[in-house]
Parts: sequence; C-alpha cells; structure tokens
Amino acid sequence: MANVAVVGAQWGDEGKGKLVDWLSERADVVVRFQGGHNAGHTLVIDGVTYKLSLLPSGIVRPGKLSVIGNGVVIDPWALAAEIDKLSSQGVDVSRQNLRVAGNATLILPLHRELDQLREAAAGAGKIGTTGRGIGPAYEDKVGRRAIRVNDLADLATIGPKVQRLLAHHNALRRGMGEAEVKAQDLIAQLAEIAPRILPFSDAVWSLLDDMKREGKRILFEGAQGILLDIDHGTYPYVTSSNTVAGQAAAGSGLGPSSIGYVLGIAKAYTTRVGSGPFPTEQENEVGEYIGQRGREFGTVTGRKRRCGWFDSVLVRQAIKTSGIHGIALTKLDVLDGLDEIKVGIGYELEGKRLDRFPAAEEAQKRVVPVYESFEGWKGTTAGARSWAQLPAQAIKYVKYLEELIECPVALLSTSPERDDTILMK
Ligand code: 2SA
Ligand code: MG
Repeated sequence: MANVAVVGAQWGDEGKGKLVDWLSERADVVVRFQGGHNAGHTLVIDGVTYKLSLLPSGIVRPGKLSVIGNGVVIDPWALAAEIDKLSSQGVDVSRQNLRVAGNATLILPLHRELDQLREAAAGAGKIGTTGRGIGPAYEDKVGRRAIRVNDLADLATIGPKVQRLLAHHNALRRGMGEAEVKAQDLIAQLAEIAPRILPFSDAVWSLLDDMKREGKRILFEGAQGILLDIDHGTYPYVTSSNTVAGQAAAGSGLGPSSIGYVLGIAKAYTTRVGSGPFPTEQENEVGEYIGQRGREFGTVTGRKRRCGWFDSVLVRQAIKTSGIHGIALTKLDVLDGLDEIKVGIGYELEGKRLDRFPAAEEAQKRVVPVYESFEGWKGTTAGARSWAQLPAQAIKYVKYLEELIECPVALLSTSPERDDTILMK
C-alpha cells in the first residue's frame, strides 16, 4: 500500500479521525503536518470514546508510531494535558510511540490571549476561531520570531529569542491596554514545561526518511478541511495553516514523491463551525434535522455547527487543489428519512451562472446556490457494511455525487464505528 494522506474536503469535521484510525491498521507511522490543538478528532474503539486534539490518531493503537511534524503548532501545556488524559484512559504515551519535531513552533499563553482578545474586539467581524492561539503562533513562525521545540533544550540561550518575541507582543499588548509579559516569567514557564515535551523531540524529517527506506508505511493525518486553507479557503474565514494535501510534504519534511495516494473525506452534507460564507447553509428545520441526527457540535469547543446541503462545487474544488485520488463519504445515514435531498451544483452571481467558487470575499458572500433536487430513500443506511445493504436510492445518490465532484467515492462510512466502512473500489 502506498503512503496515504488524509485530508478534509470541506470545512473540517468530516470524520477524518475514524478513517485515519481505520487506515492506521495498515500503517506503521501516523503523522500530523499542520494545525494544532484546534483540531478535534473523535475516535470510538470498542465502545470507548477518545477525543484527540493535538496527538495523531495512531496514538490509541498499540505498536504505531505517532509523529507531530514541523508544520504543526504545539501548545506544550495542551500536549501534556492530552497525554495525561489518555494515560487516565489506559493509553501510555512515551518516546516509543510519540515523536515531536524539534523545529515545530510553540503556542504560548500570549498567543492564546491575543487570539481571544482579537476575537472579542472584532464583534460581528470575528472569524470564530477556536481561541487556541493558532493564528498568532503561525504569525510568529512566519515573522521569524517564534520559540520552537528545540529552543527548550537550551534555556541558557533562550533569553534573546524571548526578548525578540516580546518586543513584538508587548507593543501589541500595550496597544490593547494589556499588561506586558515579563521575559523572566515566560522563561520560567518554559523551563517548567520543557521536561514534558523534550523527551519526544526528534529530527522528524530524518526519522521519517529512515522509516521510508525501511519500507514502513506512513499515514499523513490532516486537520480541519481544505476550505479552511489559508490560501485556497474562504479567506479570511480560514485557519492559519495550509490544509491542502501538499502540506503533508512540507509539514513533515518528506518530499511530495513520498505521498502515493490522497484520500479526501467529505460528509454527505455540509457543516461549518465559525463565521464565513456557506452558500448551501440551511438555517431552518432541515439544518436542525441534520444537526440533531449528525450530533453536529464541535469536539474542541462544543460549538453548534452550521449545517446545510452537500455543495458539489466546493468539494470538486477541494479535490483539485489537493490532488485527491478518492473520496471517503461519511455520515450518509444522517440523511436517512428525508423525503427530499438537495445538492448544490453551481451558483448564481448577479444573474451569471458560476461553476467555481469565486475567490473574492464579497463575491463568496453574495453567490446564490443552484440546487438539484433528489428523492430521499426509504430504509436505513446506518451501520451498512456492504453495498448490497444500501437502499438503491442511496446508491444512486452516491453515484450522482461522484459524477458531480469528478472523483470516485472510494469508501463509504455508515456510522462512527470503524468497522461500519464500505470499501467501494
Ligand atoms: P483557528 O482556531 O484559528 O484555527 O480558527 C479559524 C477557523 O478555522 C475553523 N476551525 C475548525 N473548523 C472545524 N473543526 C475544527 N476543529 C474542532 C472540531 C472545532 C471545535 O473538530 O470540532 O471544536 O469547535 C476547527 N478548528 C478550526 C474555526 O472554526 C474558524 O472558522
Ligand atoms: Mg473535528
């Protein structure tokens, strides 16, 4: 089996965790390559629910190595808390099963504060971030003033790095009427948390290169979704990393030639958490029905997700920008019982028909979706484990989506349980 990269083909929460878990059985290493603890993956294994944010989904499987790549932003306190939580559930995390890139950027308390202060000040213009400090940490990375994991190994020389960072942040904080952060306080905090993260630190690019040459199978686990990509998403209502599959290479230190297959995950409908355009959103009883049946609440923040019909234009675009080979379609069962199902097949903007989602923010807000109406199915798809167990009309729906998105549906997931997965091709 080729190395697989798994990415969300919508706005996140497509069910990547379950599919990554399903695929991790055939992999030796699971690698996160972007995002941070804004991600939320729910895994149900033998009836036990694990909620992961920062750790790769492979961590709950014995014998798998989990890797947090350089493209991830790491809140060391959140990492320690997640490790403690897992250990209370009987999952041991050690250098045996976890490595963290030494050149990954740290999220500090000042990043979280800045994220939350900005959102509070933005009023109606807020992004709806998870408030975890993701954006400010990536800003510092790109601004070349971040503190990285391996800086914790050399606290004697961290002073000037902290000064450089604080020169920037304290100017911002003064402007917002916030107390300045003192260098010695931050250094003391870093010294305290360092022993929790340093034992996992490694040259991840080199470790992965070794594993590749040993013929080990590597699974790349994306977080959020392609429509939240900093370049290709609904900017500025996006996250601060590249979520497209190409980032799996840059965010882990393995070249693009190491990724053999890109699996995109999409729900049979659409959800979004946070602000921003969502043409096929249903703020009505249909949206409520989907949200209730799909239990659409954020894993990290508990926020209610916005719900709507499948938007084939957006998913097709996500497939192109990530080079997706096949789609895993999830949560089809949530649509069970609907008399009519709609699918977004295009947009209208000022009387003109569009078959792409425009890049400009104003146009994104103004497009009106064009729908195709589809007759619902009788009976249930929940828990189906073969093609033959699906109602004929449900199969028709899947075939119809395949045609619209110009990509095969390779897998169908019919419940959160990993075994309720149908291999289509
Ligand atoms: P941020 O915090 O800077 O990354 O927020 C920017 C936008 O990205 C969205 N975002 C997400 N959307 C869906 N799921 C995410 N993870 C959690 C989950 C979310 C939760 O899996 O349920 O628990 O609320 C996630 N992370 C970031 C965010 O909503 C903003 O629109
Ligand atoms: Mg999620």
